[in-house]
Amino acid sequence: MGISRRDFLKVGVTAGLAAMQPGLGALAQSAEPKPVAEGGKRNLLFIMSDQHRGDAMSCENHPMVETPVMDQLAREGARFSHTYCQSPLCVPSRACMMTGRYVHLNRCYTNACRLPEDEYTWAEFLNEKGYNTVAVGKTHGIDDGLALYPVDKTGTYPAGATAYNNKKHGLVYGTNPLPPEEFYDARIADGAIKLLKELKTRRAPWALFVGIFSPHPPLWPPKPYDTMYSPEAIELPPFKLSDFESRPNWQERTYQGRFSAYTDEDKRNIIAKYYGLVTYIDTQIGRILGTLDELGMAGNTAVIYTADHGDNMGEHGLFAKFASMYEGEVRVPGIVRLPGVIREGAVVDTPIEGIDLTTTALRLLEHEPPEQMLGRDLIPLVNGKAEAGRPFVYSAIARGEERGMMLRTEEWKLCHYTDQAGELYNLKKDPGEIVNLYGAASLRSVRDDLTYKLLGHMARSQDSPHQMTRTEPQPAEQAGAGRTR
Ligand SMILES: [Ca+2]
Repeated sequence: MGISRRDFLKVGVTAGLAAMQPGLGALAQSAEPKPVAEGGKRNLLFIMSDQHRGDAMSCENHPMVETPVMDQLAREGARFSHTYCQSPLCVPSRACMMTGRYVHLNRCYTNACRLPEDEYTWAEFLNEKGYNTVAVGKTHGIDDGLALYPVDKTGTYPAGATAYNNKKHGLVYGTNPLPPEEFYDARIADGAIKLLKELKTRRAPWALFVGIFSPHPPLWPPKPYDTMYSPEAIELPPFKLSDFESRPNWQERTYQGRFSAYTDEDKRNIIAKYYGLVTYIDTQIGRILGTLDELGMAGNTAVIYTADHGDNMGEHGLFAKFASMYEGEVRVPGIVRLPGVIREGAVVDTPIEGIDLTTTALRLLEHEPPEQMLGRDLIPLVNGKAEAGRPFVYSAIARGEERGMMLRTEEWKLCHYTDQAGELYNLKKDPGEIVNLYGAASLRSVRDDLTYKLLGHMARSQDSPHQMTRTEPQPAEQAGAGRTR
């Protein structure tokens, strides 16, 4: 086995970057000189945070959270109010947004997965077109085609701080002793700012992926973000243990394993600290966007802001992700800005998928996306062509041998699971997804119609519930559908 094209790219550029720390000269020295990209005059700044649920922004009329930077970005571009990740789990979702393809096609269901060698990412595509393709921050190992600028996380959380701990829950949240400018996300923003300054000197256009870590737990925001939102002001979502009786049983298993020891005080603190981290990353993203502006690159740089998945934030007794297909988990921020191309202040309520952002990113750079990318171009939707929207969005999850599949229209959400209770919610009448209508006799035709749509979508995209057991990347010769380059 020789060194693959992908390995070569990674070794060449990343080693160079590391060697030239703390400056970025190595980016220039190590990367092969780039020809001017094919027709490319625009850049791409793709910002992805981790675990930021779609409604936790003030531009989404959230009752508490303040996100002035995200709000401004949305005012200057388009906000997709119903953006759905392809899977409510980190690596599968990130892999989909990198390839523009579904979880089962990527054959990447778990956080242990890496993209199979034969999958092709937007970054590899742009790199081949002559772009400088760089990443900074959290990529979760899904950075094929990107030269990764390393950021040191060491010491950004107190010893013992943990993401989930059912018994010693006090360490899940607290006040970070570091000043805000030394916390992890500030270090990531520092890296992004350095990279932007370096990329400004390049002849070729660039694509920069910024992986913001928060508001992923541990929930230890630095001051003053730690007390910005009062736990006393948090109204806990309604929940009682008996709610689990009509739900897929992995929800209760997750609750018992991770969250059952949380007191109401814990829950209020967890939510308040989460909101504090959202405002904190808003500030850090503001620093990055401010630099883009100062460097005179905002006018020809497409900016995308999204997250890999959301967080239940106590709804249905659950926190974090990987437990359900509820809106808190699967709905993420979706903001796109490109002056002169994306209509300012546009708000699109039609549900879209994460992979649509991938396709749209390439379109905004004036490229025809490779045909295996399955996302939709959102630019017509922004311009009022409602028929360009999807009739429904699809998301999927795998937990060991168990598999879940979600279909969501503007009105309904249907979820099927292997060997577990199904779910049906009327999102217009019951946006909190409290009443599971799956077994309602009067809604049988609705349920069946949605089921046919779900099965049809799975068949067309060559998905199957049996693919749930494929938790490791498959050999290239067994690769999934539609692979061409
Ligand atoms: Ca994540």
